[in-house]
Amino acid sequence: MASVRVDQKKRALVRSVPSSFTNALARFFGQGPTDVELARQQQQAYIQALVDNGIEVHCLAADENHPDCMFVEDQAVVIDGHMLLPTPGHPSRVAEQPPIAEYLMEALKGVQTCTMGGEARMDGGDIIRLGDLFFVGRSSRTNDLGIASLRSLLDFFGYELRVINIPDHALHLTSISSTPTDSIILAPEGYLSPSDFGELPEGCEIVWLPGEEVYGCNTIGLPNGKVLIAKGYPGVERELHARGLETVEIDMSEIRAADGSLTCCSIFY
Ligand code: CIR
Repeated sequence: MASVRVDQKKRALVRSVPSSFTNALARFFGQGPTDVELARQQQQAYIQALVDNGIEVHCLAADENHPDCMFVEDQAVVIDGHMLLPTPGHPSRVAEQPPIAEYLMEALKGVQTCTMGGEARMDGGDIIRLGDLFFVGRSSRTNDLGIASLRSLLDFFGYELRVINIPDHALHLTSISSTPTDSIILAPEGYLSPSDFGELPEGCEIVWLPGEEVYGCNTIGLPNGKVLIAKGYPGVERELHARGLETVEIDMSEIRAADGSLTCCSIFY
């Protein structure tokens, strides 16, 4: 989950891959998954990598009625112990939320929870966090009313929120960008530009990757300093190694086929 600072990542929630996964939405990176078993193996390797690097992982049962249910990031936004339950931007994904919300409310006893009303829409996958600076994508899934709800929560904390227009050829902000540390943003040429992010706090930088490595720009930075990256993106690996970061590679091919990236598959809380 991209709304949690790297040092706050201790526990992660994931959800099993349903047998209906072959019906998952796919418009951007993939043509749709075809091999549910392979997706399950890849998810298992992902969970193992989190556990091996000190994260406690809880896995919710799959929901066969919701082919996209493994992409939990979109369903809940946890910020400093508070939780925003967005109304997801695609109608087919709205009813994935209740078991996730129920689990997190129990796990985060006493958590203050906000919901969205009216026409507000947002996928958690449109949020990235660089230390205490937040970016949100205005996308086919996240509208201005959804952004206003997020802004109310961030105002409460005194955190700044900057809005980035997501190009038509991308799904979410996290589909094309991430913060592997609290001072680095990875971003692809041809999708985003420096002015989208604005001036960054001192000591922070944007690392630009060629457009072909757009999928690789989604990474998960962990508190032990290691970074989970998708297999097959040598530029991303090189740039992170050049900054002294150790990487752990995960084969995401079948999850990518459903437009899912590394961060989409978990909620840190
Ligand atoms: C969808 O289109 O909603 C799913 N197939 C993929 C969701 C990926 N989630 C994310 O980028 N946070």
